[in-house]
Amino acid sequence: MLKNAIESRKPSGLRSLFLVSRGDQVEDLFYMAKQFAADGRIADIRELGNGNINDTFLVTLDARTEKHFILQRINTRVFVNPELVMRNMRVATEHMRSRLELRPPGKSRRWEIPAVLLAHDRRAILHGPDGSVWRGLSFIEGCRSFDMISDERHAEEVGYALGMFHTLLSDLPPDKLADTLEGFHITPRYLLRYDEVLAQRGAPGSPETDYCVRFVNERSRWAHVLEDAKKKGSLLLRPIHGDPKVDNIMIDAVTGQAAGIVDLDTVKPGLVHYDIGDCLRSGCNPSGEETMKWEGVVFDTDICRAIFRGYLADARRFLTEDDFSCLYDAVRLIAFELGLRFFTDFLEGNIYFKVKQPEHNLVRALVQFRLAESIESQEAAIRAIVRDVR
Ligand code: GN1
Ligand code: MG
Repeated sequence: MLKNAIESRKPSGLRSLFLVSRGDQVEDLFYMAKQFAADGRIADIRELGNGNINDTFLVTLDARTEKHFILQRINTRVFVNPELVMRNMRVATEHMRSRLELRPPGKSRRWEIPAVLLAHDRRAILHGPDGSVWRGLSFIEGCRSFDMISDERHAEEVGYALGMFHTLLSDLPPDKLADTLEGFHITPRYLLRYDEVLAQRGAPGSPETDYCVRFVNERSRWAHVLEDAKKKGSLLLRPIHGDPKVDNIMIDAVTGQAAGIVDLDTVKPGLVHYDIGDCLRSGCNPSGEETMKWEGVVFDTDICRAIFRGYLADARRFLTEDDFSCLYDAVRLIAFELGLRFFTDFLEGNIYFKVKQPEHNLVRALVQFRLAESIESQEAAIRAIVRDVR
C-alpha cells in the first residue's frame, strides 16, 4: 500500500512522475496533484484514511508551511455520474457557506466547509489517461479524524457536527439536490438485491453465513419501517449527508472541538434518520467496524447518549414528533442495512466495497449484525435516552 509516495520515488530523478500501480491500473498521482497546485509544486503525497469506495490522498504543497489539499480518485462504478456528485457538492456547500455568514461575528466557534478545487483548466473533475476520474478538495487544516470514538466529549462533538450539518442545510429545499446514488439507504431495495443474489448464487454453508441468512430473514418485514413512514408522509425528505460515520468528522487538534464534516459524495435528498443511524452505528461500536472479533461487538449506550446530546443541541429545533418516534428504529436499521450490504457484496464476490481478503465483507457483515443485535437487546435503554435528551 502506498503510504508516502515521495519516499518511494525513484532517487535517480529520471522519472519525473511517480507512478502508483494497483493491479493493472497505473496512475500518475503527481501529475494529477499538480493540476490542482497553484505553482505546480508538490512536496508530498500520502494515502489518507481507509474509505471503502474512493481512493483518497493527502497532498502537501509546501513542507515548511504544511499547506495541504485532498486528491481523490472517484470510484465511477459506484458514482456513475461524478459531474452530478460535484454539482450536489457545490449546491450544498454554497448554501452552508451562506448560512454560516449569517452567524453573529466573533461569537461562533470554528466551522469549516470543504471546498471544491478547480484545476488549472478551471474544471472540477479531471480524467486520467485510463479514464479514471479525479478531483481536488480543500483540507481542513489543523484537524484530525478518528475511526473510533475515544470518550464522551469526542462523542458529543461528533453529534454536534452532524446537528450543525443538518441545521445549515435545513432550509435548502431537498429537490435542489440530485439523487446521485439511486436506492442508497432504501433498505427494502437492498433486501430485493440480496434475495436475487442469494437465489442466483446461494450462500456457502458455514455457521457464519447461516447466522447471517437467519438474521436477515428474521428482520426482513421490519426492515421497511423507515420507507413505510416516508410513504405515509410522517417522515419528510431533507438534504442529508449520507455517510456521517465517525471518521468523516474533523476534530480540531488544539481545542478538541468538531470543526467540520467531510466526504460529501452522498449529499442528496433523504431521511435525516439514515444519517443519525449511521453516525450512531459507527460511533457507538467501541470495537470499530473493521474488528475481526465480531462476537464481542456491543452498542455503547453512554456514547449514544453523548452523541444525541451533541446532535440535539441544534437539531431539536427542526425535528418533529414523528422524527423523534423513529430514532430508535433508525439506529437499529442502519446497522442492519450496512450488515446486509456487506453480506450481499460478500455473496456477490466483493464487487462494491474494497476488500483486503475474500471474507472481509463477511466479517464486516457479522460485526454490523452483532451490533444490531446489541441495539435490539438495549431497546428500552435507547428509547429512554431519546426521551431524556430531547
Ligand atoms: C462506504 O467509502 P466510505 O467508507 O466513505 C459507504 C457507506 C458505508 C461505509 C461503511 C457510497 O463509505 O455507505 O456506510 O462505506 N459509501 C457508499 O464503512 O456506499
Ligand atoms: Mg463515504
